[in-house]
Amino acid sequence: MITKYTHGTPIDTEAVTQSFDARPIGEFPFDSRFDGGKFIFSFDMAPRDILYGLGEAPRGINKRGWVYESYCSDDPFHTETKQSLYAAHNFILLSGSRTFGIFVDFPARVRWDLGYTRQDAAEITLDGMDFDIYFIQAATPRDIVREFRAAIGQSYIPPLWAFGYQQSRWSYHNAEAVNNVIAGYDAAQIPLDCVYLDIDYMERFKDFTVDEQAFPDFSAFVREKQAQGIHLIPIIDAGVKKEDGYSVYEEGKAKGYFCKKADGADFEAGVWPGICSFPDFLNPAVRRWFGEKYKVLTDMGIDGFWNDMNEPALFYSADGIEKALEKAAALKGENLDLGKFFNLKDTFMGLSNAQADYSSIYHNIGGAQVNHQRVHNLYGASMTKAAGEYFEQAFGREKVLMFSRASYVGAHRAAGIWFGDNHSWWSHILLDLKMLPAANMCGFLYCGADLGGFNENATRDLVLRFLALGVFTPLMRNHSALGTRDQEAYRFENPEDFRDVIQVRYRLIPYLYSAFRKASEQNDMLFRPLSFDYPDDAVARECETQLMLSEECMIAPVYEQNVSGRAVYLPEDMTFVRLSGTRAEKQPLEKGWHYVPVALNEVPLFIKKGKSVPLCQPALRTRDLDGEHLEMLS
Ligand code: MIG
Repeated sequence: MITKYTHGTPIDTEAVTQSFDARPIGEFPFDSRFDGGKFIFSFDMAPRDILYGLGEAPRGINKRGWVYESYCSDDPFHTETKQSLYAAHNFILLSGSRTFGIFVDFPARVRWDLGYTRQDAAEITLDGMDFDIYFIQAATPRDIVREFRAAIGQSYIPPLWAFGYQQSRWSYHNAEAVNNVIAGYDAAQIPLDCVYLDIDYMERFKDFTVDEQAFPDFSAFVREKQAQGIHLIPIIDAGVKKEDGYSVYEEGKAKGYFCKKADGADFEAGVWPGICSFPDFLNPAVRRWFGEKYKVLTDMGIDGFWNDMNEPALFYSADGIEKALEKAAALKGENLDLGKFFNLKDTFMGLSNAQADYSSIYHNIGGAQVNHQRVHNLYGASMTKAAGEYFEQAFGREKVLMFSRASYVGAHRAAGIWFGDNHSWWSHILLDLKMLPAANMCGFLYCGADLGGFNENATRDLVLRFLALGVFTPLMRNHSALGTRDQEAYRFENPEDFRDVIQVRYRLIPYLYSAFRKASEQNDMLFRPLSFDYPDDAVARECETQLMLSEECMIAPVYEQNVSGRAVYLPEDMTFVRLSGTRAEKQPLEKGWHYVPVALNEVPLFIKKGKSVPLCQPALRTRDLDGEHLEMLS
């Protein structure tokens, strides 16, 4: 049962698609108060209560014991003491002494003190007075998720080939670089379906352009790759370069489609291309206009995109850099003492993603001028809906791959997400794992982290272990940052080990794809915490390193270096399978703790008693998979 409570005049976020009668906030079943323009509510937690949710966020599956903030942020250091990442997924679920879910449908900042100030209490603060809050009751956590998911509408389903293995890097600069990647994979006989184009494919970072020197006949190149069974996936950034003669900029400017400042002038900030304007995606006319721009690339045969920098990320605002440069100029020739030096340094460091800049942006919502801070968390989601809605209307459902960095609930109907700029750190294997069920709760099924890690240098064993988790994530993409060590699977010694791991993915695609479809159609989770399935098992309840996958399986990746296996907890008897290439070595294991050996070229999988998982023969492309002749593994 879902009860909706409303206060003030909420902005329509389009998160919820079912309609509910609104009740006054006075009836809200929690301690609550208005204080200084904010709404604050709280509840006590018993020692055994678990809090799930918040989607793409730092820390554990159990979110207790930290303070989080829903505020879409471009932060490339996903350390455990962060409060925000790129998304705002305002759904939490309490399980234990009571069972309930809460969705805060409010697109400004929300602070979630979940046992940080007081261990036994949660206090949630909305930075504003106009909101909807949904209180969700059902018998089990999974039922609560299903009710919530039914209310927010069916999750995006990508084309089947988007379940293939994908290779990215910032950047494959030209056609030759792309060809080398494909040739490298093919020579090593490692399956591959997609190669990504990061910002350098564009002409000086201008959206919907292609650098003609790097890709002399892009359209022919795209089709040539398609004939090889490879999809090229270009990036699109939120900022539109300010440049006379650049049609996207000129049109947007002429139509008044960019975000404004209080005085009505366009808000301008520096991102990759230098000074940019920012389409006002909160305005439906702008969404239609921007969505149709993708046609430039779909006309050339492109059928997949990733939307980046849409928190929006701002390196500096035009006003901000002006002031900072003036300050620096005034200090010229001076003897900079400690205070002056650090002040100057902080001035420049503070230019990026500055609160003062976000506060200076205005949107046009139904003719009203609305400050950006009131709708910050809708910006990237709206950009992505612009694209997704265009694709659906132009090509039908399930035709175009689309995923975004920033998101809010509602964008899950139009696209998937990736978890942004992680690091080549061992701890980030588990961070990926922990975000999966949380993202699923909030509707995001097509998701995954940069496998091998984005920032800094990866090691061979890290990439292999990361991939062995990625075998199960709907988005299975290896991506790494500019200037880092080459991370493509074929670059390392003994590439056959990588082939063994990635082939397992292809063998599982019929299973994973149908499990994914089922989760989308039934508003269910693909990945669940063990506690959802074994609520009375004390060990399962606290498990943070294993997940249930659909109805049949449990996964438990290796997440430490220099180990030849891991400890795993079986909440019931299961078959432990070591998958590697076309090999599947089975071992029945009883309920309880086990240490299982897992070699670097193996993918560990646990199949529940009485269940089986279909496997097909591997192929180098998803289009060559034979879904008819399946072998049942149990
Ligand atoms: O400021 O386009 O998260 O995947 O490679 C960095 C370059 C901008 C951030 C994305 C990352 C991408 C990178 N982008």
